Amino acid sequence: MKIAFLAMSGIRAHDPKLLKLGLTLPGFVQRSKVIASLPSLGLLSLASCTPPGHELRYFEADADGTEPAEVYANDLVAISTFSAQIFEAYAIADRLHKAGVKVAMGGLHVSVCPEEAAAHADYVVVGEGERVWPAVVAAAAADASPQIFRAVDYGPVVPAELPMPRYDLLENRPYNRFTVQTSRGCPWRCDFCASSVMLGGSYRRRPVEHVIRDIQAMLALRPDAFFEFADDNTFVDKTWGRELCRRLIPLGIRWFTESDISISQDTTLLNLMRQAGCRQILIGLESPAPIQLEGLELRHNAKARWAHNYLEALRTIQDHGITVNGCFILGLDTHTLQIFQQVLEFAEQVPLFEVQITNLTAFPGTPLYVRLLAEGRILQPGRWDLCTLFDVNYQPRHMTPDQLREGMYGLGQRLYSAECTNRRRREFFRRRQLRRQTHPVGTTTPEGLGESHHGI
Ligand code: B12
Repeated sequence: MKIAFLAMSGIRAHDPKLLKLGLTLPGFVQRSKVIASLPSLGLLSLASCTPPGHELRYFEADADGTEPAEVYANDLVAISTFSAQIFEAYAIADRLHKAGVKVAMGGLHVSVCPEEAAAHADYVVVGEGERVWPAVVAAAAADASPQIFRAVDYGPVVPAELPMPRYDLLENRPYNRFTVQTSRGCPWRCDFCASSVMLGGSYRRRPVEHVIRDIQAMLALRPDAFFEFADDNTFVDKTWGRELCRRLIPLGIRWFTESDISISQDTTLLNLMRQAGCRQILIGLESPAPIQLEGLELRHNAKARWAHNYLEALRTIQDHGITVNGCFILGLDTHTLQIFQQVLEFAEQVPLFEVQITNLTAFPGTPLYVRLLAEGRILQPGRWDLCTLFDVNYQPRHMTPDQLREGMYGLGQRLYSAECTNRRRREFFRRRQLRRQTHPVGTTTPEGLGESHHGI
């Protein structure tokens, strides 16, 4: 068969005022250009698990949700989609279906709404795709009737058994960065988190040598590649993390990843991360004050506990030459109208090199969604296209939806203004300089700092 892997591209936001404003905010423009240019690791991973004997190609839908004409020349099209562009993906699936092309859909959204997806796709996959994908391909080849495949029926995905994603299918597409996975899942269970709904809260590391193998393969194709680790929480296991960094050092690459704040307690790891080329680390702080974070992480109340030490922990990380992209969620149930000013002041106080602000978003399948729906607080149920992290689709507890929107506009304008950004970054470099004077051994130059990376 001819099999096409079709990724949805670009970033999404619908709020017209935010779009208008967003396009004028330097921070946002800079970031959206960067984050819009990542290939779909999910599809490249599936491709690598396709049984031999098929012809494979990778495509991207345009940012306006239209599919390239070439996909119609295939027997099976595998579409990967998140919630925000699900309706565009369904429309593509409908068009393909009408044209007699079989469609398989998977990914975070359809994994929690499989019946909804089954109205558009022949084959719907719930969960991680690698082990179940050969069965989907076989079903399509046999012209089998539509069905929902559940990954759990095909055994757990063992990271050590994962083949190398088919990076070669990207050919010469103009990406400026590439994703590699070093681990899957996160031990914490934040009520809003959309990633853990599929991965079930387990944390699985890949063997270090496999990560190195994938990176080397990517470097053979693009020698100057910048890497983003598409992990949920990279350095949960610090011993493994140190080993990973040690093995990355000789490669001389630059990379970005996501972690929880516990890395601040391991200065050996921080030094190794810096030497291994870590340029920025994204940390979900969610809110500046512990009291605002009570109960957010459902297992151990981890975020509230950590927040007591946020300031010192963030400074420790940045003083090791790793810039932090501190992420805040606006509109938590504990937030009042003061939150916008509080975030601004906290970001300056640290000072955070990069800041990301998003609105609380109830992604389907999350405990947050279930709770807000039960409380009658989802404004337009089923409007998955509003799951962009920028649009507001729920009734906040201590403000109106409009106050949240306006608060975000105002905070965004101040936070991303050239003045505020430069002030934070100047202070970052001043602290870094100071540290290099007092800790001259093992420190490196700030070359490469100042780049902006994917945060959503
Ligand atoms: C890299 C990334 C991106 C890249 C995606 C590139 C791409 N085309 O895939 C870019 C920068 C484009 C992006 C954009 C957005 N993103 Co993003 N992104 C991520 C990130 C960091 C990693 C995703 C990843 O690569 N995972 C690794 C791969 C291997 O896993 P996977 O994709 O889930 O694939 C597996 C399974 O799902 C399944 N599978 C997937 N597709 C298919 C298809 C078939 C046919 C089958 C059988 C199986 C299958 O098999 C795969 C292997 O097991 C996650 C956070 C995270 N840690 O997961 C957020 C995340 C996925 N993003 C999110 C969001 C909200 C967005 C945006 C809406 C933001 C915005 N406002 O624009 C946009 C979406 C618009 C769009 N066009 O995609 C949310 C999605 C939640 C949800 N339910 O929708 C996440 C979880 C982050 C968060 N804050 O919650 N993102």
